[in-house]
Amino acid sequence: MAMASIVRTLFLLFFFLFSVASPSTSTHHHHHPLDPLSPSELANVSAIIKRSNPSSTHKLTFQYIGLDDPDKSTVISWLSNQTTTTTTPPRRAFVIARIDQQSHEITVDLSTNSIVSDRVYTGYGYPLLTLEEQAEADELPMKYAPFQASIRKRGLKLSEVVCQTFSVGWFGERKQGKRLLKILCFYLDGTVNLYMRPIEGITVVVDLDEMKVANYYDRFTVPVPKADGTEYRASKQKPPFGPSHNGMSVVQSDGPGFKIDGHTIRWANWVFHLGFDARAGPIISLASIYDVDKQKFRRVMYKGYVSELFVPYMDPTFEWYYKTFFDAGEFGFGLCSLSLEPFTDCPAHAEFMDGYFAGRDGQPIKISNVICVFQRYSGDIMWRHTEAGIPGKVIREVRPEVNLVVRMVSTVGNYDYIIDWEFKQSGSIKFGVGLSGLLEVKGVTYTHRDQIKENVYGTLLAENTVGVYHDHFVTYYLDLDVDGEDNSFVQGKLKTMKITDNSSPRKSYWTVVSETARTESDARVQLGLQPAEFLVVNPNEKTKVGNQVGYRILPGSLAGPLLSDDDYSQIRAGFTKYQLWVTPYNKSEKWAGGLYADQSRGGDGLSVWSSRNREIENKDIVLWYTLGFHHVPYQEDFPVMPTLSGGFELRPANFFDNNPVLKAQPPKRVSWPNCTTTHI
Ligand SMILES: *[C@@H]1O[C@H](CO)[C@@H](O)[C@H](O)[C@H]1NC(C)=O
Ligand SMILES: *[C@@H]1O[C@H](CO)[C@@H](O)[C@H](O)[C@H]1NC(C)=O
Ligand SMILES: *[C@@H]1O[C@H](CO)[C@@H](O)[C@H](O)[C@H]1NC(C)=O
Ligand SMILES: *[C@@H]1O[C@H](CO)[C@@H](O)[C@H](O)[C@H]1NC(C)=O
Ligand SMILES: [Cu+2]
Repeated sequence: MAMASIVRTLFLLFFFLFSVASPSTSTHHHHHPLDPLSPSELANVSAIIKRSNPSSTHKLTFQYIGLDDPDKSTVISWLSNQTTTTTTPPRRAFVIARIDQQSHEITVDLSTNSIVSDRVYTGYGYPLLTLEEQAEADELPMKYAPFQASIRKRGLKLSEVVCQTFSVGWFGERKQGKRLLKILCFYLDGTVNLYMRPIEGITVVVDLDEMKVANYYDRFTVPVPKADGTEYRASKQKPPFGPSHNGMSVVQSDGPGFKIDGHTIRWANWVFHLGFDARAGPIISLASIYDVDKQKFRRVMYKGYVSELFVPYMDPTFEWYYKTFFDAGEFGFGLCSLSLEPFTDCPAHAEFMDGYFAGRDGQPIKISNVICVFQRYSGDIMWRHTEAGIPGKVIREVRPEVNLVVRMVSTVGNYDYIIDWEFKQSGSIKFGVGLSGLLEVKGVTYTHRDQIKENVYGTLLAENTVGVYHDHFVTYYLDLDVDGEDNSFVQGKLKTMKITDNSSPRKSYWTVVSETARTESDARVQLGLQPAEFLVVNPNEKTKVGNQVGYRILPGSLAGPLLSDDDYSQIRAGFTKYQLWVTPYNKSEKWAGGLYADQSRGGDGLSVWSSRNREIENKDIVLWYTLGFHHVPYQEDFPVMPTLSGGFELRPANFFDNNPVLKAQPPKRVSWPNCTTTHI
C-alpha cells in the first residue's frame, strides 16, 4: 500500500549502478510477439520520445512503458504459422509519459523507431507513480523545518525517521486536483520493522509536479509504539526459539520436468507464455492444453493477469480516511516486486526469470529472479480408487498430484502479495493469493483493551498499536478462449423442484437450469448468494456426446464491498461490486480501475464498460474475477503476518471427453539417498 522506503531506494540505486542493461549488448531478436519489452527496446522507446521532447525545453518523465500487444488475430495467425515463418509482427510500445505536467499516451513503433501516436489525456486521474518520485518525496520532510520541529517536539531523532508515500484517493473534490502524495513517517531506532512504529499525528502533503511540500499537519501526539517485539529477522531473535523443521526437499530424478524457451513454458500437457509487466506483474498468455484423444493442443486462455488490487482502510479520521489504495494502478504491481530468494521464496528446484521495467528517465531497470517456476508436489492425490467389492481381489490405483506453479511476490510497501498461478495436468488453473508482510498500524495512547472507550477502527495488537480494519480485493483479467474465441457465459442455476403430485415418495429435488448470458448485465454476479455453476463455454464445439465444451469457475475467497455505493472510494472501485463480470473483448479495456487509477473518479473501468450492456453471447469474451479478504487483524498478525491464503480455480467442464489424466503415467519410483519408507 505505501511505497518507496529507503530500502527500496537503495535497491533502486543498486540496480542503476550494476544492473542497467546496456542497449548495445542485446542483439537478441524476438521469438514471440507477446514477449515483454527487452532492455534495448525499453531504451529505444524512451530515446525516441526524448528526441522529440528535448530536455532543454521539456520536462519529461516516464510513468509507464509496456508492450502494446499486436492485435489478437495477428498473434493467433502468427502462432499457427510459426513453424513456417520467422518474422514476428511489428513490435510496439505503449507509453504514459508526463511532459510539461501533462499526461501523454504515446505509441512507439519499434520496427521503424518512430512515434505512431501521441495524445494528451485531459480526463481525471493520473498515471502510475514512479519509484523515483516517491523516493524523492520521502526525503522532503527531512529538510522541512516544521517537520523537524515536530520530530524534536516528540523527543525523537531525525536520523531514525523514515517516510513513506501514500496515494491520496478522491473524496468528491470537484476541481481537478494536483498530483499529490501524502507522506507518513515511521521510527526505526532499534528495529527494521518501521511499519510497527508510526509517528502518528503528522501528515505531509507533497505536490509531485513541483516536488515540494504543499501542506503540513501536526495535529496531535501519541506515543510511538515500542521497538520491542517488532523484530522479524531470524538473526536478531533471542531464545527460546520457535518450531523448526527438517529442511525437506523434493527430488526430481529426471530434472525440472518443464522447459523454458524464451518466455514460453512447456510442462506436462500445458504450454503457455509468461511475460512481466510493470503494472500487472506476471502475464500468462496463450495457455493451451494437450488433448490426448484429439492428439492436439487446445486453447484455454488467451491472456490472464492481475488487473487491479483495491485496499480500503476503515478508519475515517483525518490521518487515515484517504487510505484507499489501488495497488496495481497507483503503485504498479510489477514495479513493487523484488527479486525472489532461492530456496525460501521458491523451492530448491525452482527456475527463475528476470523482469525489466523503465525507470523514470526511461532507462531499463532489471529485477533479477522476479518470477519463479517450479513443480509442486505436496503429497496430494490427483485421483484414486481402491476396489474391494470384487470377490477375491483388491484393486488399487492412485496417481499423485504434481502441479506447475508460476510465482511472483509483490511487496507494495508494508504488504507482501504472493501470486501463484498453478497449472494442473487435469486441466485446472488455480489462482492463489497469499497475504503476508506487515500490517499498517496506528499509534494510540492505549496499552490495554480495557482503557479503550472510543472507536479505534481496529484491533489492539500490542501496546500503543492498533491494526486497522481493511479489505484486499484482487481483480483478475481472464480472456478465456475455450477452443477458440467465440465463447458464451452460462449460469447453471441449481433450483429446488417440488413434487406435489405424489409421483414419487420424494417431496423435492434439485436440478440445473442453464441460462446463457446475452448481454453484459446478465453476467454481473455476486457470488455466494445462490447455488449455481458458472461456465465459459464454446457453443460451437461439442463433445462426442453433444455437450458444449467449457471451463467452469470454482469460486473462492468471496468478499463483497461493505462500503456504501455512494462512498467515493467505492465509486472508484466499482469493479468490486460483483465478483464476476463478463465483457466483450476490447483491446483497450485492460485495467478494472481505469487506466489512470491515481485520483480516479470512477469514470473509466470495468463497471463503466459493463454499463454499456453490450452483447456477449457467442463472442470473444473476457471474464473478470474479484477475490477478496475482509481483514480484521488479530494479534498473531503482529509483528509480521503468517500468510493468509485464498484463491479460486478454473476447471474444465465437458471440455474433455473423459478424465484427461486417466492415462497419466504412474510416476517412477525415485530412490532416495539413505531413505526407506517408515511404517507406523
Ligand atoms: C534500437 O535502435 C537502434 C538504432 O536507433 C537500432 O539499430 C536497434 O535495432 C534498435 N533496437 C531495438 C530492439 O529496437
Ligand atoms: C498464416 O499466415 C498467413 C499470412 O501471414 C495468413 O493469411 C494465414 O491466415 C495464416 N494461417 C493461419 C492458419 O492463421
Ligand atoms: C473499446 O473500449 C473503449 C474503452 O471502453 C471504447 O472507447 C471503444 O469504443 C471500444 N471499442 C469497441 C469497438 O467497442
Ligand atoms: C548414506 O549412508 C552412507 C553409509 O551409511 C553414508 O556414508 C552416507 O554419508 C549417507 N549419505 C547421505 C546423503 O546421508
Ligand atoms: Cu490485510
